[in-house]
Amino acid sequence: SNDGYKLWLQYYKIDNPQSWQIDKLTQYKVNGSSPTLDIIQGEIQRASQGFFSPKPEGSSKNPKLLISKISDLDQKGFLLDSHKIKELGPDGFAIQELGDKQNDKTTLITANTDIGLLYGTFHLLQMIQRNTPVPKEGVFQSPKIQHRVLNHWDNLDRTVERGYSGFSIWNWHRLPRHIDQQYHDYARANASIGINGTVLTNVNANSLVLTPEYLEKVKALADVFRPYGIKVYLTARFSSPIEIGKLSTADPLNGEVQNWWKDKAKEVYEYIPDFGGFVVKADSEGQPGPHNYGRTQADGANMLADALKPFGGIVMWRAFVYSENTPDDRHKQAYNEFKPLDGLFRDNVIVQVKNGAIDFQPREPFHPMFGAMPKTPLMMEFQITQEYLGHDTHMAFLAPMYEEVLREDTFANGKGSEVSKVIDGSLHSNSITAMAGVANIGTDRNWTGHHFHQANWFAYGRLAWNPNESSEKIADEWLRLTFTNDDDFVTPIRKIMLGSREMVVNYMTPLGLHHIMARSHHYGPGPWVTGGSRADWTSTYYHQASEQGIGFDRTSSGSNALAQYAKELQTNWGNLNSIPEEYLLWFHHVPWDHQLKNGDTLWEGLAKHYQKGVDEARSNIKTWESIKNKIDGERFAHTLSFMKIQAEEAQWWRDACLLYFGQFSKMPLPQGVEQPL
Ligand code: GCW
Repeated sequence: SNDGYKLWLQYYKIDNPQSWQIDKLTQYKVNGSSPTLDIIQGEIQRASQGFFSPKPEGSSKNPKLLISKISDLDQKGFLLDSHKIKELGPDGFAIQELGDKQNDKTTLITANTDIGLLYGTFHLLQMIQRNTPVPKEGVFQSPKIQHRVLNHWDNLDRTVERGYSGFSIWNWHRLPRHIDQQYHDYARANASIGINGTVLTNVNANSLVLTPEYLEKVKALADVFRPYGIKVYLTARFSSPIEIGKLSTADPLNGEVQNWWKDKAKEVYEYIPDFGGFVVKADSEGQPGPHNYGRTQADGANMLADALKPFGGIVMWRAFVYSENTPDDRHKQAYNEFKPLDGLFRDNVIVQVKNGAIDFQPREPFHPMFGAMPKTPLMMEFQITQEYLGHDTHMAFLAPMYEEVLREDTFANGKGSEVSKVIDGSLHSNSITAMAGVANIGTDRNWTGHHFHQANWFAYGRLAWNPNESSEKIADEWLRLTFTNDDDFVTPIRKIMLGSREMVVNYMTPLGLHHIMARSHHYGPGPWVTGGSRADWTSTYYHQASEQGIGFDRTSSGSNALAQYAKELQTNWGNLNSIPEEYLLWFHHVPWDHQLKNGDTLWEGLAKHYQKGVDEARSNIKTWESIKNKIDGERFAHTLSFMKIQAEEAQWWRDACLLYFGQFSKMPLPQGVEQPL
């Protein structure tokens, strides 16, 4: 079956549909005409065909659903005052019920733009599928973040860096002549959760994508995505002027180089008039950048920004910069490099910062750059693909992780300066805002490998739209849209989802441990990983285990990375008694017999966390087996087999880590923790 392919847009049959559900989708009218409005019509037809069977006849004479831009309404914005209309902005929408009698109601979806209407339509369809009527007071939504983009780490040969769901869905060979239906389905899925940008190529970039041969293909994709409100972006390899421009340098202060980029930008916009802009990884992990010429990150970013400026493009300049020879705690390097450049970036540059200072670990404290650069817009980069969280086979619902970071207080302007407010621009009044999610999408029939990893794509979109959305609501809605409204399914499985990321933290890296995965592919345990080309690509660098204790001292007696955070956090996290235990070994090196809050020694606590993760992975299997008859057999079996892998590997993690660390602690395992095999 292709249920997996349909993601959260299943449009499965609604049992005993009510007239409020049927009428809207059979008696509707869409004002005006445009490719986006055609998509809206098509989506409603698709949904009503799925929801109702046999499909009821309808008419548009007395519409029960009217979809219209505010400017196309007879009485302009007759329901909304001008203030509300302005608040909706370019992407927002309103859904309101007109008339008082239950059966005589007309639902109105309005927006300032066609794209707003598309978002409103998807919203209403999702409410109908979830049997949730439009509330009396209506629904008013507009995104808190302007650029809600996916980053594909997709190479031109269709391999995907850190991709675990098959190959890249961009079939460069067949483009531009063949347009696969999958491109439309990809765009539909993104539009249905408010994603409005896609970076097609890997940040470890290939400059060939900027040549005419590829721009033609990129244009073909951009043409598909446009009516769904999705802009295309590309990664720009910093040395492109040399590689495809035949210049001898890529120095950002060189006039020839600057002109080359200006011409290149002009050329790109001839193909794609609404091109979003460039994403750049420079001076990081072997990528070329301004450092090669003794220039700063601002010099590099500004050169590209100047080239894009006349066409309205932006530069997303990544802050994932750390030295080739690890002179200092890697945690500190991006901050040290970027903080002095605050205020020096052009107004069409936004600095793209990973959620934490190391690298997409199962848990990281928020990146200290958030809140530290009041004069520079910063965007969040989350990883949706699970490089460090068990790749395709381990279920980890990531919304709680995203939420945790977004809710952290930076104290930049005193209490209440959450990361989310840095990102949505409200804390420092930034005029440009964005969020990026490193995609987990590939050619697998269900797009994401694990069926439940579709939820992470979904959750990312929802949190980019509204960083204050709750994980619980997101999980609930995703389950209902993707599987069934049956509470006997939704309630237990929602619980599994919501606990799954903490479960992974428990069996991989509890109490603030990090980066102890196997070398380079990062799948499975590897706390013993040491040696090799650089210290900060080993595990021993991060856990520092010895007979004396374990953990990375980032206080003033150690690397003092802690000093990059606000005073309030330095006090709180710097103190062994007040630091939340989930960050303990991130910031402190502590002895094995250090006493935890519950009285256990550190060693006992560590062992119990590992065991807890294993226990949960096992009990999830039982819960899943108990809902067997609630969903289709194929997705049931697929998920079950992955859950079994996860439980086995949770045990692998526990055994490996406890055996390895036990050599140092030399302490017995506490009661309740199984002896490693
Ligand atoms: O997470 C690390 C990955 C690299 C990746 C890099 C980055 C695209 O291991 O594969 O490269 O980060 O974010 O640039």
